[in-house]
Amino acid sequence: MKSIENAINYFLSGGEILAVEEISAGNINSTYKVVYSADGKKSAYVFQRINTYVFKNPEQLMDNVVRVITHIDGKLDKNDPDYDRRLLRFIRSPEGGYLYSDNEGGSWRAYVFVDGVTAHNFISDPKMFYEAGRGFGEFQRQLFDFPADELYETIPNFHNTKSRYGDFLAAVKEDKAGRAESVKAEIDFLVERKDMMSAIVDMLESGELPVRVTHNDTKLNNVLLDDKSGKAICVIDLDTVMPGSSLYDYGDAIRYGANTAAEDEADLSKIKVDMELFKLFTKGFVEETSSSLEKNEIRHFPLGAKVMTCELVMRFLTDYLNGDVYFKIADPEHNLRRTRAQMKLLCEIEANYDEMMSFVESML
Ligand code: GN1
Ligand code: MG
Repeated sequence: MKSIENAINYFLSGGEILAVEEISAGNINSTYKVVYSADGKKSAYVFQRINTYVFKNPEQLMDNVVRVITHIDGKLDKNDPDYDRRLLRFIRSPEGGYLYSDNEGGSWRAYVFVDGVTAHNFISDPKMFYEAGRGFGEFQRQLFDFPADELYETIPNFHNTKSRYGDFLAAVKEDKAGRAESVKAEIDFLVERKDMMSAIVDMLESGELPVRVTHNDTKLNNVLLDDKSGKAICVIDLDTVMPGSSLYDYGDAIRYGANTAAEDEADLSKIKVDMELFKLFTKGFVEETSSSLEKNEIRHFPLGAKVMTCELVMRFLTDYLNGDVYFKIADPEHNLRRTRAQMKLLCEIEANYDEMMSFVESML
């Protein structure tokens, strides 16, 4: 608790901390809601300790985030009553920086808590997923003219499924946690899908798909929805904004949101693809991006859902083999449960693939 207090006192001064509450969503960083009172006024903030095992260079990361936010800010309507809530507003320390380093090697940042919105983990009303599609689609459109070469690669080869496949094979070979023998079926599942791992990467390399600036982590809970109107207000978690493919953003959102069960559901019979949700998200995303993206890109969207799901099978299994060093886990079998749930989901996506392709084609 000490280091968060130090972080708060670094960014805010002259007042009093009223409450600190951990927000447990997110598999990487540690996040807290902080209520602070100064000059007779209560304000809420989000403080986040960046996971420096995952993000090796927090300075470069914040540099990216601030550039992206500034770019989007330039596109927002300043007269919109929601203007303040449409972007994360990061706090600068009195010295002007966006980061505080604690003495345990942690890096902290803070932004103004966005009021009246929710980061949903589950869909309670199908309309929510249409809005998520619009929100992430708008984000893609806002960054359409952002100079990709100005961004640092915060995690090198993040969605390079070809190189991740190599990392996975190396993890099987090293077998650091002595678990390879027990997950033979899961390993075979991936080896059978080796070709899928290079599908998007090859098209980016050959120029068949254009490189875009993308969010790269478009889980449902990374778009804040207004509690009253239900509208998408603000896209959050900009740590992995990097050059990539629009298929990644579209695909990862479908992977998480069109699943009828949780990402780590143990009861595999609950895991299906909800085609109504698939269509709603697609509609929202395509409505926002049809003027900026190429038809040939949109046409391939369902491939994004397939490859991103396969990527997560591979990443969860790799982490299990490495002894759970990357993702936060709730128990020792958590990464294996995630692996199996994503395998089942991938089979469901494969079974619905033709219908997905025809639906997307009908939107062109
Ligand atoms: C991580 O922490 P969170 O939930 O935003 C991960 C994503 C995965 C996701 C799976 C930087 O995201 O890539 O898709 O878990 N983020 C990073 O739940 O690796
Ligand atoms: Mg994230």
